[in-house]
Amino acid sequence: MSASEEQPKRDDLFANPLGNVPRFVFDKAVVDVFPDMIQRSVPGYQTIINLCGELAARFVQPNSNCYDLGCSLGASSFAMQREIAQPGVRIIAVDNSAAMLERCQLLLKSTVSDVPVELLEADICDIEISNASLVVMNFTLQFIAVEKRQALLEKIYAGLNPGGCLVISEKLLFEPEPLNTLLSELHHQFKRAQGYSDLEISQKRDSIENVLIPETLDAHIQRIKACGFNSASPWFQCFNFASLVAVK
Ligand code: GEK
Repeated sequence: MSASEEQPKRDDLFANPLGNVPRFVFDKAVVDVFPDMIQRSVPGYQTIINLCGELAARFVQPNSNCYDLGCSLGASSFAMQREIAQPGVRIIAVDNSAAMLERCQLLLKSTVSDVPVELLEADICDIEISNASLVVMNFTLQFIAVEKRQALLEKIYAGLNPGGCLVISEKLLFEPEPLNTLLSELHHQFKRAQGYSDLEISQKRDSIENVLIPETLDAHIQRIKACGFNSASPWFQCFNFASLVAVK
């Protein structure tokens, strides 16, 4: 059975009491359950992935590059690949988890397309971005140290062609604190409705604390503008998750 035909395994990584909850890492255990984990944890995930395809149809320029930064198993890349009709385009899918890229490579083998997807194992802060017409960063910036985020966005802006598009999807922080608590609780309610227990929700939260650093929507928009984009806007939000689009 090929990787793409396998039934995604149910995420039960935090189902049993773990004592000292380990710091979250993107290892083989996470890879095995990743499609189920992200679908049941991120409200609107599939809508956001689908939009990447629609933006690819709209923004991708002939003979240009598309980037999927923090590609995991390549969901955004495959959505873009399906919709790109322009000639001479390649998708560069970057992740620093070898386990993710190994599985992504297997999934890639079962896609049929004229648009090549090149997998790159690297830190997205270290790669070169050039001749880009679409850069997608779905739920990855939140894992980059806050002090490195500005330089990363400046690099993306510099590497985008005029008319090129940037998509950033993130978990958000809200101010003041009671509003943040409300939106976190609504998210936890969403997770409960997806079948996660209170123990799973609280252990996952402990594991990801200080690994995923959310910022406010304002902080994201101000940074995107400070990097040179004239405007940026959320096109999607559900609870404390949003996706923003900015055009150069
Ligand atoms: C999707 N976009 O399915 N450099 C490269 N990759 C990194 C870095 C870094 N510095 N830090 C984290 N990653 C995907 C989902 S998941 C989101 C993205 C989540 C990678 C990390 O290895 C993981 O694969 C991905 O970013 C984040 O739409 O699990 O919440």
